[in-house]
Amino acid sequence: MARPTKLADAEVTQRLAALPGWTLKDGKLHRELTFPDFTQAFAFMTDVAREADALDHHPEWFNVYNRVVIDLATHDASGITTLDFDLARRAEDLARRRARAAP
Ligand code: H2B
Repeated sequence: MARPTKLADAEVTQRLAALPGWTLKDGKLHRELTFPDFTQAFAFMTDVAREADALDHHPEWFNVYNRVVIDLATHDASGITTLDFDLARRAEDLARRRARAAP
């Protein structure tokens, strides 16, 4: 499958506007989520893992108890591509299906 190429900065900014809660941090799409407990946080990560594998595109992420921090970039393209926005959108939809303790 052809891998997408790095998006221009202006394109990233424009697409980010449609993804509330997501920011640009260290050249990656960044999101911090808090769930009611560890079980919900890890279940969310399992949901995202399935989507990531289906896309063959994988997050950099960090979990402690009920907190999940996600950073998305495309290593093959050395930047942000449409794949990152695709995975961010799916992760956001999955997070919204689970009751979150805070935004
Ligand atoms: N995930 C991310 N985030 N960036 C990549 O460049 C990437 C990936 N490349 N998952 C994929 C796997 C690549 O290594 C395989 C060989 O397709």
